[in-house]
Amino acid sequence: AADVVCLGESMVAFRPARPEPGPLAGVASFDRGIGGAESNVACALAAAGHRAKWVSRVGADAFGDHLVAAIAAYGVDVSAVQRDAGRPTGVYFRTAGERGVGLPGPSGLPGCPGHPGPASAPLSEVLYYRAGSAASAMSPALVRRATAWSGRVLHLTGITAALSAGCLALVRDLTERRPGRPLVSFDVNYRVALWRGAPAGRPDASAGPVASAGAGASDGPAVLADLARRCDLVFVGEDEAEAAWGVRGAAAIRAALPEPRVLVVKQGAAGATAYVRGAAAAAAAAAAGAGADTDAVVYVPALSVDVVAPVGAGDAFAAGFLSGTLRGLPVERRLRHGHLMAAAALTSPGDLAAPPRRDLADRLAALGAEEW
Ligand code: KDG
Repeated sequence: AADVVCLGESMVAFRPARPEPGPLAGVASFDRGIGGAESNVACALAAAGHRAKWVSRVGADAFGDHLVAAIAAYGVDVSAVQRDAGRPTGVYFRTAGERGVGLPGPSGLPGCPGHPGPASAPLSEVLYYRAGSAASAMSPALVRRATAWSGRVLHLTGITAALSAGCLALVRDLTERRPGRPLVSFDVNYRVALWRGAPAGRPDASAGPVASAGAGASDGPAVLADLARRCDLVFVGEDEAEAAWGVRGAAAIRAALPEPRVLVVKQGAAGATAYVRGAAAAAAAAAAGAGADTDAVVYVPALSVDVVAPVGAGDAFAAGFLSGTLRGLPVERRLRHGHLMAAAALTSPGDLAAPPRRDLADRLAALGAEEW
């Protein structure tokens, strides 16, 4: 069985062949890579030695062949990926974001496709060609719960919820608290460009049951908050929480999202804070004279790196944190593994980077606070 099942759309990703900054309209040639928040997490986890399975749907076309082969080459189990003879594989084009400027940190948000980011941050310009894609046809009827729930952890993101009514229904179905549900990890991944297209609100005859009619562009933030509340481990960027929900600062985000047992707030280039509820946290809180439902709060600063391209750093961070979670590491080390994997992604031009070797990452994660 898999350690982690990652479910979501992947696309063939085209980024400028030359790293010079500039608008997408001026890019003459592109390098091909693979993108997709959930398969990025699966690939990073597999490269770090975990059993990762990717569940998705691609077209019965050459790009589908490429995606499946490229993701399998990372060691990811692709046996549950469906081929759709009637719909294409999604594709997207992006600029790199400005080389060496901006402070995207582990959330990667300023450069993340579709995210507005702070006004001063360099945006990665993005064009998606994914409406009506094979993956957007996913639904509870097409993706069996038994498959999605077959690992120790199911990792989902808010991107899937924005793809179609069927995809939203699927995410709702898989996050329902029922017997047999594994730990569900959810990266909010608020992609404004996708919600603006309002696919979730469009009636989609092929998409199967629609859990809630009428979700559209303006409902994106509410849908994402509702989904996050149903999950056990949630990742969200401070800037993305502000853009989506108008909530500012890690403590306020936790106050607004108290349900997940673990909430990780990514604070750009500064670091990340984990809020953890549970037996150990309760014992520590009781010893300190606080209420039993008080969180343990752990902050770890990010590594300082020269950013080449921020896209994919949030996925790498989630993979590092999940890797530490699967190995039962203390929360501080989970965060450090997140930062280490994010640093690898930040310094690579593609959406995906090879993570640091585990023995090296373990040694770095074990450094004293002043050496980190
Ligand atoms: O997090 C990186 C992803 O955003 C990128 O690989 C493409 O999944 C993607 C998306 O939907 O934007």
